[in-house]
Amino acid sequence: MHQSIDTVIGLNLLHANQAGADHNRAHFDDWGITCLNLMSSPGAGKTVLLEKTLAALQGELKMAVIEGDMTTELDADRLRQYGSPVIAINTGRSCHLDSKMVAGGIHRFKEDYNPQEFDLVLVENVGNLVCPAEFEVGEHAKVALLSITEGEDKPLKYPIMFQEADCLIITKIDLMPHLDIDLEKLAANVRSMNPHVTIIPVSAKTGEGLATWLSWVKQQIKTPVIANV
Ligand SMILES: Nc1nc2c(ncn2[C@@H]2O[C@H](COP(=O)(O)OP(=O)(O)O)[C@@H](O)[C@H]2O)c(=O)[nH]1
Ligand SMILES: [Mg+2]
Repeated sequence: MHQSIDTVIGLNLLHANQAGADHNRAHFDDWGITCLNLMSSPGAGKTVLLEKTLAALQGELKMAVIEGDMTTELDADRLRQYGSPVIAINTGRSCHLDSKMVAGGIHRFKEDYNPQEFDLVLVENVGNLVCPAEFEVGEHAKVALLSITEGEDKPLKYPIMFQEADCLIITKIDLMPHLDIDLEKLAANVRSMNPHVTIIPVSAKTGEGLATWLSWVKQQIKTPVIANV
């Protein structure tokens, strides 16, 4: 079958990115770190969820954040107050983090900290419902967020993100009384493409659903491998 030059370039790009992602994941595996990649459109609530997660789990897990933003360290600065290392990556004109950028972040992390002491790396991807889903960064699980203000049809319109997600956080459920969203329809739209996804409705404002999210996060943590016993 004939493929256009654009398709060939695109496939090569994704192939190279995948190799880099596998390399990053191998490092995380060596260090016993679990890496979660949080993705959503801008404003769905990734940074607020990370703030709640760092605050809630800091006594239990050693965490670091890789914070992707096109420009600014606004989110990174918000997260730094929780005491965990936050590695900021500005992607410039790129609408997603790729595995090479994250490899650079891992390198900086390694210079300043001993990665073997860490349990969890949380990646906040650039706000975008399309591209981040196509570019793995070395994560063990993908977390998609969708706020209820975005509408129950969005999983159908932006399918890759929702097909790929291991966990879907439906955010801002405290706003339910002000909206006409049908949560069951939203969940059915996602499950029609991804039957096994874990769906957790959350309000970072009232705290509803946060305990379920935190316990899902803890379930993802690798059991430490004890060598030479
Ligand atoms: N009402 C309400 N607002 C929220 C919730 N989560 C986030 N927000 C607000 O949504 C806006 C965007 O949140 P942010 O975490 O910066 O989104 P991000 O762009 O995905 O990182 C901020 O004004 C938050 O306060 C929530 O659960 N309920
Ligand atoms: Mg953010």
